[in-house]
Amino acid sequence: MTNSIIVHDRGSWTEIQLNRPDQLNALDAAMHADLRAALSTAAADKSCRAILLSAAGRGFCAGQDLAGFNLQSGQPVPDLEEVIRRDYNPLVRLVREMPKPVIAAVNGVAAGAGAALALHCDIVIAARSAKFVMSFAKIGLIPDAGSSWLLSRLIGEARAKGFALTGTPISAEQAYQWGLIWQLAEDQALYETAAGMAADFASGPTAGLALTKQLIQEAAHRDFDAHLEAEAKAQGQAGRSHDYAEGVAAFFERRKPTFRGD
Ligand code: T3D
Repeated sequence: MTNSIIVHDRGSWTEIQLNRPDQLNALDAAMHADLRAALSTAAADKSCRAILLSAAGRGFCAGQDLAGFNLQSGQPVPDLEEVIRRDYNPLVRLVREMPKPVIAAVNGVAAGAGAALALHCDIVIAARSAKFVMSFAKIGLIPDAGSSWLLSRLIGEARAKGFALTGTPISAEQAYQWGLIWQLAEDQALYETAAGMAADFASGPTAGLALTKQLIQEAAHRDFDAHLEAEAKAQGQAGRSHDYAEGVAAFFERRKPTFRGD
């Protein structure tokens, strides 16, 4: 592990902080490897019940580190297909398949694959001064890291095309109005708001939340009947959990439930 990310153990949840502030947290191969390791560890750690993805410095993430390939000094162009398969696809899969909520706290700019990384998180909270930019078009690339798939689902084809084809930055306020993100926070309140949500999730019914996330993600690929079946199975599973019994008991006893996450 390098110092390109910092992993903070917050007890019942984990904060993964992007930590290359001088490059606006642009992603290079080492940072990808660190992120994969941290996310895999958090996925397997039963005591970690939510993840907060945060960023050091004035920006969230400027996407691929454009300096890393040394193209300006005449180095051959790397095989980007390989880079995508090795680095970006596993990264966004880890976020989407994470069996617990992942929250992004977006400060400053989220560009290119950095925007994609934020938008794949289950809950995106952006500082009012933050902005999102599909900067791929500005350098002749296509929206990767699953962003061409995600955008039309989140904001519809017309907005997705305008956003990706023009490379026009959109403000956090616009992202919120479009339904691209869950919440806006005042700049000074961003961390506190996002950390508070991570702590709340970490005392929630984690297994049920994981199933909920999975069902919502899968809905786009299933027909209605198949999805009703999937819901029935998932509810059967949730119904056998400790946290369902505890939730119902707490309801009747008029007290706050103590969820264990299983
Ligand atoms: O290539 C592949 O492997 C395929 C995968 C591609 C995935 C992608 O993400 S492609 C998209 C790559 N990202 C970009 O194209 C964004 C490039 N950056 C920008 O457009 C701007 O920097 C921002 C809009 C993000 C922010 O603008 P601003 O004015 O706030 O900051 P700045 O002055 O441009 O940048 C500050 C510093 O960060 C600067 O370094 P310096 O001059 O202070 O030493 C700048 O060079 C550096 N920086 C910003 N973005 C990147 C970066 N360094 C490396 N890679 C970057 N992507």
